[in-house]
Amino acid sequence: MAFEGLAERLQATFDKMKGRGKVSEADVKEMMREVRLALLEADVNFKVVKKFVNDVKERAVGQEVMKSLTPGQQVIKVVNEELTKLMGEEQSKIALAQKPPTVVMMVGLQGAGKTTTTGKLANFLRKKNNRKPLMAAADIYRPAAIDQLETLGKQLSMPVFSLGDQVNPVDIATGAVNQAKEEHHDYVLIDTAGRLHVDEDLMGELQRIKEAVQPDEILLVVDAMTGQDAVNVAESFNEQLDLTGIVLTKLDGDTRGGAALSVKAVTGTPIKFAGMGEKIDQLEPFHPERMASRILGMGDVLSLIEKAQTNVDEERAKELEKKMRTAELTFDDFLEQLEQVRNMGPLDELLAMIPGANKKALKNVQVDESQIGRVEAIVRSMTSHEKQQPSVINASRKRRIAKGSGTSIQDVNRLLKQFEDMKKMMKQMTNMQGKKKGKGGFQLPFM
Ligand SMILES: Nc1nc2c(ncn2[C@@H]2O[C@H](COP(=O)(O)OP(=O)(O)OP(=O)(O)O)[C@@H](O)[C@H]2O)c(=O)[nH]1
Ligand SMILES: [Mg+2]
Repeated sequence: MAFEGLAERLQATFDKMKGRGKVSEADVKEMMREVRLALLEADVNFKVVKKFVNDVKERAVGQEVMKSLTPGQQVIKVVNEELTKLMGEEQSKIALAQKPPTVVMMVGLQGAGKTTTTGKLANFLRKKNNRKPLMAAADIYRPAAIDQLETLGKQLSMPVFSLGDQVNPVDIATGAVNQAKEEHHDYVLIDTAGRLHVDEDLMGELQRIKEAVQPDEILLVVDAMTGQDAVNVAESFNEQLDLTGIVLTKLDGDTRGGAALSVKAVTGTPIKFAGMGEKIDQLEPFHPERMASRILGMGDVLSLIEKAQTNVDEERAKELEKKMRTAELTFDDFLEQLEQVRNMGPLDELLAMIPGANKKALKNVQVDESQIGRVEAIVRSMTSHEKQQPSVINASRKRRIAKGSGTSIQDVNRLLKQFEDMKKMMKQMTNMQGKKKGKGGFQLPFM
């Protein structure tokens, strides 16, 4: 399993601290010395390690203490948070162009997993985001590269654009985008050729494709098993092509984890997906916080930390409930709720976890991410005063908000009306409930 060595070493380090009531500055130092070694051994870039250790030390010493955690757990909490931050803090999603199709270029070295990932991504986009992608075969060099993609297309019953291997990849890419426009595909995934090393010919060709199709997303596919090499490859590709995202493949193998832990910090490019196997459905959105917990592998401590945090959230929920009852709810509260829903992950997955849930009925639950995005954009285009008191939004402000969020005045009006209706409804409902114990949460509208 990936990260095994690292997980074991970190756990051993933290185990030593267990049972100690107080952790001194010297303890923290000792602990961090071991964390540092563990990270280096896992092939994490040494500059990244240095900064990481310093950041944790700085925060672990002299920070506010959560009542329910021991100082040792406190340090683990900081390590967990910093690990998450290292890998990008929040989940970074695939681009969605304002005007379809969203053009995605898949690039990377030979054997990294570009073609496989192209198929996996097409499958993901259709299944999870309800999209209609077109795959394009722009690798004309490797024998059977086109066949490989076409086979994937057949397996998925999804179209593959190909012009054979006698046509320039730039023309293939352009042709694919044109066909996608005609046939109303909302994504075009361009599978490009790989080379053994980063070389000028390859980069030149990729740059010409980029120039021709102006992709919304350039995803570098890298093999996580190659450790620091993966990071170096990412750096050169990023210099030449200005990557927008990284896909780490073969995380199912026994990688030491160095690539996953350093590539974002070194290149500034977020990891968007992780390949977890050879099968078509083994592609997962990359969640930094989940990966961090997996590396720390400390179910007990982490759930304790979570609980401590939930208590804070519960207080906040009570506050919200009170606001609802008195109809003081603002758009700031609304954004906060939206974030919480987002943090839980895709709603259909979440629902599927409920024991006994009717899996068939769940199939029809589709959460329209772009709709949520639109609502969020509108709210974010409001001034803070407007968020607190939407009634001050007049006609000219509505126009500006619509413009700022790339929506229409009708969209803005609809949201404002729904928000008011929701507030009214909340008030009625909470009044009806009377003094019954509230649930401390509320349903978002429009979903
Ligand atoms: N275990 C595992 N294998 C993977 C993963 N992703 C890809 N592979 C395997 O890696 C090998 C190479 O994958 P391809 O998709 O052909 O790689 P490519 O980057 O298109 O290679 P070229 O076209 O030659 O440049 C195949 O055997 C895949 O099955 C993954 O996440 N896990
Ligand atoms: Mg390929």
